[in-house]
Amino acid sequence: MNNRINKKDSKLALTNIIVAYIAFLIGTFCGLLQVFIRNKALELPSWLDYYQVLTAHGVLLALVFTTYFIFGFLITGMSKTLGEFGPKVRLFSWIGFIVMTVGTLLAVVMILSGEASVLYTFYAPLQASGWFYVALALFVVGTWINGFSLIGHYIVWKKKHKGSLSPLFAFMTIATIVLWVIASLGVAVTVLFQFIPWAFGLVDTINVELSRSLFWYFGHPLVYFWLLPAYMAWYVIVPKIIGGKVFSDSLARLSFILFLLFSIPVGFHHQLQEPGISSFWKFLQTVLTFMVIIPSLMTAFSMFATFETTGRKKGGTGLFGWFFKLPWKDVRFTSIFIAMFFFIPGGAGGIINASFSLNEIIHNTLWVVGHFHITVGTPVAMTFFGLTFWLIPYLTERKLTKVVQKLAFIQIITWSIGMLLMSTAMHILGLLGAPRRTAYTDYANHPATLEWFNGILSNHVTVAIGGSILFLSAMLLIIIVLQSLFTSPKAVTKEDFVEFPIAESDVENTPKILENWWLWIGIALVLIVIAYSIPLGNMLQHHHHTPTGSEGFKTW
Ligand code: HAS
Ligand code: CU
Repeated sequence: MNNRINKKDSKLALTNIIVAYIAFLIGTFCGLLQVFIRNKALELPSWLDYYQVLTAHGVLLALVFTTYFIFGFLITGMSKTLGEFGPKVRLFSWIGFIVMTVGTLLAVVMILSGEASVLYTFYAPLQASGWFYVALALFVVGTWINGFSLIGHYIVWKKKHKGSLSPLFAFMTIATIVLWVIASLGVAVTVLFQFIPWAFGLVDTINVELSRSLFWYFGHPLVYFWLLPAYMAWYVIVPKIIGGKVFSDSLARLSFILFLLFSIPVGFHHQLQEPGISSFWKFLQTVLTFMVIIPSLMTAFSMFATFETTGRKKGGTGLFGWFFKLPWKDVRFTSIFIAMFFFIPGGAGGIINASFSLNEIIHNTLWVVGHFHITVGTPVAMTFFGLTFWLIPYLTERKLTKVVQKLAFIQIITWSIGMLLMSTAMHILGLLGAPRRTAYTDYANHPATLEWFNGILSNHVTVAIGGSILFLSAMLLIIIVLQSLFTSPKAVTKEDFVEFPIAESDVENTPKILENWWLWIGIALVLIVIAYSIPLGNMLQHHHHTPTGSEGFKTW
């Protein structure tokens, strides 16, 4: 079948996806434990601690599941659109995979042994074992090797096709990797130069404010590292599934370039409540945050345009007739549509968070936890589920059976219901003052607050019910994954084979300048320097005048 990718590339991609789902299995189980602990329905055994479970949940789902899945998806798509990997590229990808996996295993061991209950943001002065930070460093270096191998593959293609623009999928892959590499430099610096010396006792104290700022320099673009591969599916794959074309190749590329420019110099919107950063710099980064909303609005526009034009082409009439012409019975589409739908409130919540004064109300409350469950937890995660349904059969050359399709529908619907209950309750509880990152609070025992926390949706029981439905849905997904990996019948006839859907894109009309990487990387760096050099410089200097910093704390 010429629709297939090279078998060795398949194996590489599949291995990444399998690790992703192992992390998903353990991570979602930790999530289940959490909602019950918060609800006080569950007491953990003495060797297990709430913060330990929360760290495992965050690290395994937000970092490990996403990153491995993303690489599995990008590897497949790059092999599909640019042709099979050369031996060097493939070797590098495997090395990257191994380095990432050594880091992951070491991190998991440190978390499980109770040496690293510092949550996925690992804020100083909470101090984990030094090996936890070594694990993080290995993980990041692994992603670099993996990322550079994809860039290498792209360069080889470019040399063979001098003067022509790369296919949209490849372009977007490179934008995503470049974004990731620039962003993760921040976390690499804080881990190598601050956390590791401090956790191993080479220095006594750590500059807390600097470490958090370097973390968020990385932490915000991190969310776009999750989002962009989902957007790739929205821009490139969904139009093909519904029988349409990419709305505009240049718009799609421009939106990715805008992400590259504006997603990094905005980390302070996670630190609006922190002292030590003057309001001018917070304000500047808030303005830049509003700039990075634009490419998402462009994406929303582009999706609506694709849906409407395709629906009309299929005979939909009137204002909304096109809507009913969309292939609702195709789970590859419906899953991703629901994912998009969740991003409307998810994105709106983000705009609220980024609004300087509103941030004061929601910061450090459960609202934020609600926010990220309807951004990374549904728009991104459910897009990945929607890809998984056909991507694994594509790679294993098995059928996408009717049974799996039915299960998939139940899976996405239960995920939606669970997430709707849980995240709505989290948002409301947050507005009422329920804190995040804490196992329990006595607020609820205070007569004045007792009533607030007993509403139908403002209730920790609702969170727990939502969480339980989510867990069941996650187990269903694991069953789907296992079937597609091992038990679904092998594809034999031409119709059995699952396709990798890639939509046609009007690349002829795209200005060449959009693929001028050095230009965009240059502008991105200038923006970073403007937004960060003075405030980070201040943090270094002030630290110098009061050379105490903070010693480490192990609060668990
Ligand atoms: Fe966020 C906190 C601001 C997007 C994830 N965010 C977090 C945290 C996470 C996270 C994990 O400014 C917590 C970190 C922690 O542990 O402390 N966020 C934003 C803004 C956006 C945003 C402005 N966040 C995301 C995405 C995430 C994510 C994406 C993961 C993937 N976020 C914040 C701020 C905080 C924050 C503050 C700090 C809060 C605090 O104080 O701690 C924007 O990028 C959002 C733009 C998006 C839109 C939506 C466009 C809609 C689309 C869908 C179209 C739908 C269609 C279907 C076509 C404007 C594209 C239509 C169908 C129909 C039938 C209608
Ligand atoms: Cu952010």
